[in-house]
Amino acid sequence: MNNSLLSHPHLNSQQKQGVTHIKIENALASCELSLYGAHILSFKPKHDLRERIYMSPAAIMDGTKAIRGGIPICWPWFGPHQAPNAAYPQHGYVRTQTWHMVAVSDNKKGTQISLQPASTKGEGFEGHAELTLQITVGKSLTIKLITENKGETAFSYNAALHSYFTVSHIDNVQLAGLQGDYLDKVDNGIQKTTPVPYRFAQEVDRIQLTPSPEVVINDSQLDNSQQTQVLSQGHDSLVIWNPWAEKSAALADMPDNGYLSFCCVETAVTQGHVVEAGNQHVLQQIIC
Ligand code: TA6
Repeated sequence: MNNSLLSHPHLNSQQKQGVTHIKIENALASCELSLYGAHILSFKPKHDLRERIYMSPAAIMDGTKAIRGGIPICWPWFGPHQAPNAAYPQHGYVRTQTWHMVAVSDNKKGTQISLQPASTKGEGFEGHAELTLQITVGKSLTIKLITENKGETAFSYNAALHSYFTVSHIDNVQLAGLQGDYLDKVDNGIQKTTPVPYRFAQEVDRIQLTPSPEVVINDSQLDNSQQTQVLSQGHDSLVIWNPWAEKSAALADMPDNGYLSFCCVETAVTQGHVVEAGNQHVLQQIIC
């Protein structure tokens, strides 16, 4: 990494358990990320000082396992690979790579940093891609995952910005903005109609097939003006996940009752997006 980037006045770097963490702080917000996976761990806008991101207190942070909580980057596939093979990890292979910063700058929206993984090549993906995560830390957090085809033939990929959002208690949560049908991953992938109201009372693992541009995580403990908004672009689906009690207890890197404190609203490409040679595709999530 170009170390002079770290001397930017709004950046601070720290080693934690052998992994570099970057803190970005400006007049508008603070944000922390681990270079392991370019994994965002925290985002707090200064206008309300409210943490938006859930991090599992039991997450493994030493770079030996994907981080539980925060915003994992799933690429170039989402979930299990289509061709079951132990060599193809769930959610792709960039969330377990060390990334490096390639640019940092300030603009009127905030501080922008760009990161790239050590490599975009891996078993299970034939494309010749360049991958860049561009994060703008301002009043809101803008995350752009830019996939550029540097090869001579088209490729198809899937991806997700797998954001874990902190909530006061899962019983207090109601999602707004989702519509159409979803594939129910806890019921053999059966296609079902989106419920109204959208609440959590059991394990939820759904691929919402209508790419709504805005989802609001309504938490009854917050005023209407304070609710977390999730704005998405470039996606073909939104994935909604909460593991509920049994799965939460089965996850070694999550407390047994961890499921009570978060829900995932993921901006995703799950149906395969074709990127022609020389073109790029941007998957974007904005957290307000
Ligand atoms: O996005 C939902 C999901 O694909 C679930 O099926 C669930 O397993 C979750 O991601 C977490 O995956 P991970 O590999 O991080 O344990």
